[in-house]
Amino acid sequence: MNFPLPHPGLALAPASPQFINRYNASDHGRPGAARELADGLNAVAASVSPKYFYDALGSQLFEAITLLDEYYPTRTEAGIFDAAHGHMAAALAGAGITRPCLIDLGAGSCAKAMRLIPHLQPRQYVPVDISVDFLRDAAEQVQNTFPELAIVGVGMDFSAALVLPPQVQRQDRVFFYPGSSIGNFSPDQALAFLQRIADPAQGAARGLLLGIDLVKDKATLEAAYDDALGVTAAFNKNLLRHVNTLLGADFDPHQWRHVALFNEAQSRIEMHLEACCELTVHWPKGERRFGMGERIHTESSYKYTLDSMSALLRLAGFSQIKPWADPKDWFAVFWASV
Ligand code: AVI
Repeated sequence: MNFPLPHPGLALAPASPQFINRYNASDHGRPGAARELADGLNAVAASVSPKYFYDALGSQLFEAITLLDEYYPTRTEAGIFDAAHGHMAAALAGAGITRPCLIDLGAGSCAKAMRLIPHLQPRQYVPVDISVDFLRDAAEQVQNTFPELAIVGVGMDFSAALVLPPQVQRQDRVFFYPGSSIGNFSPDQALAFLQRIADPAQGAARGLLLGIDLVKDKATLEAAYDDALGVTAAFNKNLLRHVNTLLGADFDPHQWRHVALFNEAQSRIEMHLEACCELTVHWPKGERRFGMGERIHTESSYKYTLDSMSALLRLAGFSQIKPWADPKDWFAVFWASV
C-alpha cells in the first residue's frame, strides 16, 4: 500500500542506522584499568598503554594532531584514497566482490570511509568503535549523507577478539583499517590481529584495506611526533590527567617532559614522558619514585616497508597483496584478500 507523503514534494527522512552496543565502558574503566595502570607504573621500565590517551580531551587532541603540518599520515593517506579509489574498487571486483560488507575498525568520525563509500558501493556499512556515543552520532551523519545505505554501528573493543554480531552480513566482508593504527601494535600483536580478521570463525574477511606508515628519514618521523606547536606533547601529557582520574594518582604534568624518538633497530617511534626532577607519584594502594630523567613509555608507532608489511599479511593468511603509495613513498594503503 502506498502512503501519501506528509508534505508532498519533501523526501522522507532517511532511516536511522541500527546500533548494537557490545562495549561496556566499565571493562575499560575502573577496577581492571586501575590494576593495569598500577602494574605498568610499578614495572622496572614504567609504561602506560596508549589506549589511555583517548579520554574526551585526548580524542580532541588527536583530531588536532591530524591537522598539523608535521603530521603527514592523515593527509597523505587521504591523497592515496582520492588517487587510487578506482583501483581499489577494481581490486575488490577482481576478487569477485562487487557489493561488500564494509567493516570500518576504529571508525571514529567515519570520515575516511565516507571518501570510499561512493566508490566501493557497500551493501552494508559497519562502523566499529569503543567510543560509543561518538560513533552513534557519526553513523547518523553517514546515514544522512547516504540515505539508502544499510548501516549497522557496533560498539565493541575489537583489540582482543573479533566476533561480530549476527546482524553483520557474513558474505563478502571487507575490513577497513586505515590511519596506520596497526602500527600501535607490536609486530607480534599485529600478526595475531590480522589472523583474527582472516579467521573464518572470527572476522571471516574476504579482504582487507589497510593503511600503514612507511619507514622514512628520522627527522621527518620525529617531527611528526614532536610538533612545533606542542600539540603532541599536550596529547602525551594529557595521559597523566587521565591516569589521575582512573587510578586516583597525583601526577603533576608540569613535572614531566614529552620525548619522541625513532628507534631504528625496532623500526618504531617511541613516545615517553620523562621526569624533569626527582619525584614520587602516589595512588590509593601504591606509589612510585622516579629519578630525574626516568621515563614512562607511553606509545610505540611501528613503521613498515612495503616488503615487511607484505610478508606480515602473507603470514597472516592473506594473498593477492597490492599496495598503493603516495609519490614520496611515505604512506601506503594495502589491499589483501583471503
Ligand atoms: C592513532 N595512531 C595511529 C597515531 C600514530 O601515529 O601512531 C597516534 C599518535 N600518537 C602521536 N601522534 C599520533
